[in-house]
Amino acid sequence: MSVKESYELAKKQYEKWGINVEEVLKQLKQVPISIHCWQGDDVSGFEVNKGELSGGIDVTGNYPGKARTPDELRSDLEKALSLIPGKHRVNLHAIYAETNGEVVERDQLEPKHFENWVNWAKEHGLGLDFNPTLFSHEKASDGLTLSHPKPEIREFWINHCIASRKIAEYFGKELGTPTLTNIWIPDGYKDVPSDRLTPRVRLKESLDKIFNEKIDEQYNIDAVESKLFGIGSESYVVGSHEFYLGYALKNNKLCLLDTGHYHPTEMVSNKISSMLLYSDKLALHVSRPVRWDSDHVVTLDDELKEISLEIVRNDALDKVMIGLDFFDASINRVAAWTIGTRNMIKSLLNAMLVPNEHLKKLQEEGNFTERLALIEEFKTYPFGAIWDYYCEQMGVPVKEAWLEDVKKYEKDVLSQR
Ligand code: RNT
Ligand code: ZN
Repeated sequence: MSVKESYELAKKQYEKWGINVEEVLKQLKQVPISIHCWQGDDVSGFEVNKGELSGGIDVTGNYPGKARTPDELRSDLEKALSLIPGKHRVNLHAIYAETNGEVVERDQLEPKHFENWVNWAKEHGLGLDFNPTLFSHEKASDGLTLSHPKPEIREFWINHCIASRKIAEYFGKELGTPTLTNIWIPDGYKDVPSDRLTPRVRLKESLDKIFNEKIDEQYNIDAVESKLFGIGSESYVVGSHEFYLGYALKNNKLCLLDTGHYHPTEMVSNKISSMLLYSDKLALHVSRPVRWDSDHVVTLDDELKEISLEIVRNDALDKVMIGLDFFDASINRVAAWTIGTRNMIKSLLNAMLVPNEHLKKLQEEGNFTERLALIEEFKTYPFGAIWDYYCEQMGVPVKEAWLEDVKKYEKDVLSQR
């Protein structure tokens, strides 16, 4: 049976429940996923005087073929994008600047250092998102940046964040789609602090200075990302969830929720509806924590499906900015992007192919038997047939066929590095 024939049969089953599958696919096409560039080179970046990865995050594995230059990284991204249905965005970090072999301090970075990325994004019809890099740097070597006790260290990072927002503004202007600039800092303490407040007061002041520089939201949208703990900041993180939730609400900034940044049984899916009651928008770093914030490649697991259900059934596709954040160096990196991003899109499709309105009604009526029965039965509806057809329609490989492309790319390109 052809992909189309399977699709037609599957479609009929969804139509019985009033789900307009063609509409669903049209809608799915419109949802951009912000794909993080840093999976391609293990969060290394291209700084001339680049240091070791720091900030309490870690990449493990030594799979061959990691991108060593901006051109290699872009070529790898192009390969992955050719295997992922839809039009998406690429998320950059400040350490991906191109400075022509010159040492440019992070507080001195300018739009011109990202010209190649912008030209490339234009050529491929991609939006860009951005992040200042407040780790892997001598001025972050004691694990403190925007909350550092020394004013000169804070000043440096404040200026880096302002420079980054201007670079993001340039992306937004050039590409005609606003850039999401996300600030994440590693600041925290290994051991129990004797003062939790003072570093937070300093972080708040630093953020105020950064955002004092007004940038039109047409070009740049600011987000702040919280965390629970990191390696070396096990006991205390300055930018905790409550810290940033409060800051974002009061200052009209976006909260960015990373799915690896909470207690192991605390779910981001359960936060979305609450947060959207008080904020127009929020941002996500979809990741997969395994026992800790390990940044494993996103799989189609229950929590991913639940996150997408929350976005879809609450009509929040244009309110939740979906970005990915994982880095696995133990497998082919192009495959890692492809697997994780395809899974994100699959979970959205899955959520759109559920009779959400009917299920809501059952809950309102207190009919929990039928609610559970239908949720469970829909798990084995022929969602895969719709996904395959979507891939075929979008001109990307169907099912695992993409793996052949990656293997060929590994043989011809990655293994030559
Ligand atoms: C770290 C944060 C942060 C980084 C990237 C590289 O715990 O999740 O988002 O992963 O900025
Ligand atoms: Zn993150």
